Amino acid sequence: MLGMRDDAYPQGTLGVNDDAIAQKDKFDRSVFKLNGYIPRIAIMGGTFDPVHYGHMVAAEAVRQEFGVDEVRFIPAHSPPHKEAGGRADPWHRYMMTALATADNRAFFPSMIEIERGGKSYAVDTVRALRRELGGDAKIYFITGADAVLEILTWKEPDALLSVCDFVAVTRPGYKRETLLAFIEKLGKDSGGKIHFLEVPALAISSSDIRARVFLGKSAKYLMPDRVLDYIEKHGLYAMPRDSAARRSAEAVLEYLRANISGERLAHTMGVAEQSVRLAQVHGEDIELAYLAALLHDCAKELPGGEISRLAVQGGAVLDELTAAFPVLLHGDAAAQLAPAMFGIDDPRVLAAVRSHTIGRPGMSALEKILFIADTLDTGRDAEAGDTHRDRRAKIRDLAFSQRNLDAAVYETLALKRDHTLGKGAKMHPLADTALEHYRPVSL
Ligand code: DND
Repeated sequence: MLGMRDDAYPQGTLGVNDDAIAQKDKFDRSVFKLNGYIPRIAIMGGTFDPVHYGHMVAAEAVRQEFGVDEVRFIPAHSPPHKEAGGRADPWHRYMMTALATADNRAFFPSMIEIERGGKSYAVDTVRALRRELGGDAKIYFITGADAVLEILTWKEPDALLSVCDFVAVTRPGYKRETLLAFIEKLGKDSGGKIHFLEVPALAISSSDIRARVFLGKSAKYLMPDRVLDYIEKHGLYAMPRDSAARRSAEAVLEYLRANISGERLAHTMGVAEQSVRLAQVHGEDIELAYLAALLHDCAKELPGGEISRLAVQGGAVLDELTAAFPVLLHGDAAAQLAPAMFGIDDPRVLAAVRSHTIGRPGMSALEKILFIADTLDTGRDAEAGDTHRDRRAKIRDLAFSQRNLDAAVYETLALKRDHTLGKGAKMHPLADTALEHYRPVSL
C-alpha cells in the first residue's frame, strides 16, 4: 500500500472529493519564511488508528488558544510504545487523517514519520520540523493526558522538552489534578514549557472505535463520516469475510442460536463485547478473544453427565467437587467440542475457554481477559437484586483504566469466592490457589 504514495490521491477511489486534500498537502510552507514572519506550528502526533473527533477537538482548541498557523497531524509509522502488529497499516492511517483534516484550512496531514519509517520518535520529528522552520519558530506538541503522563519514558525526553513547547490537553478518565501536578513537576524538573489546556470532554478512543467496528456496532458521530466510510470501504478493523476465524465465529453463533437459551446467548454476546474491548486495550489478539468468548458457555446447558464425559475425554480429572457439580467443567467440555464442531483448535483459545470458570494460577493474558470479561458482562448490571455492581465497577476500572489485568483477576476471584461462599457452596481448591497467586503483594 505504501507504494501508492507517488500517486498519492487516486481520484474517485475514496468516494469523496479528494481534490481539496491533495491541494492542501502540496501547500508551499516556505511561505512562512517570507518577510521575517515567525511561524507558530502545532504537532498532533498519534497512531490515529483511526483518527476521531477527540483528536480534532484537541487540535482545534490548541489552534485557537495558542494562535497557531497550522496543526500538523502526524501519524506514527510505528508508535514506539505500542507492540507491532494489529493496527491498520500506516498508509490507511494517513489516509484517514487526510480525510478527517480536509475541511479545516489550518489542519494538515503529514507523512514525515511514515516516510522516515521505523520507530516514530517524537524527538526526531520535532528536530526535523525545527530544521524546516528555523530556530525562531514556535512549535507546540499536543498530547492528551494519557500520553503526557508517559512522556518521561519517551526517547530523549529532556532534549524533546527543550526543543518545543508541550500542550497537555484534558481527556475523560484522567484526573485534572493528577495532570496539573505532573505538568508542574515536569516543568520544574526539566525546565521545559508545558501548557495545560482544558478541552471539551469527548470520551472517544480509537480502541473503542475499533472494538465497535469489529463487533458491528455503530461508530457514527465519533469521527467524520468520510473516515467511517473509508473504514467500511477498506474493511478495516473487521473480521475479514473469507477468513477461517470468521467462518468459525459464524458456526459457533449458529450453534448457540439453536441450542442455548436466549438469556445465555445475551450473556455470551455481552462477554464477547467485553473480551474484544479488553483485548483492544491490552494489545491482545481480538479475534482470539472474540472466539474464546463465543465458545465459553457453549456447553453449559448440556446435561451434567455429558459435560463430565466431554471434559474427561479432554483430559480433565474429576475430583470431589467437579464430580458433584459437573457444571464446573463446562469450560473443559466446550474446549473439547470446539475443534470438531467449529474448527477452532488454537491452543490459546482453548486454554482460555477451559480456565474461565475456576481460573488458575499463571493464566495467559487471553485467559485473564475471558475470565474478567465473563464477570464484567454489562447485562449483569441490569439484573434485579444485583449487589455486586460496585465491585464490578472496581474490576472494570482496574482492567480498563489502570490496565492491570492481574489486579482485576484477583478482584474477580475474590468476588466469585464471596458469591460462592454466600450461597453456602464450596470454593474449588484451584480457585483458592489462584486467589493466593494473584493476591497483590500489599494486601
Ligand atoms: P498515541 O499512540 O497515544 O496516539 O501516541 C501519541 C504520540 O506520542 C505519538 O505522536 C507518538 O509518536 C508519541 N510517542 C509515544 C511514545 C513514545 C514516544 C512518542 C517517543 O518519542 O519515544 P493516539 O492516536 O492514541 O492519540 C493521539 C493523541 O490524542 C494522544 O496525545 C492522545 O492522548 C490524544 N487523544 C485525546 N485527547 C483528548 N480527548 C480524546 C483523545 N483521544 C486521544 N478523546
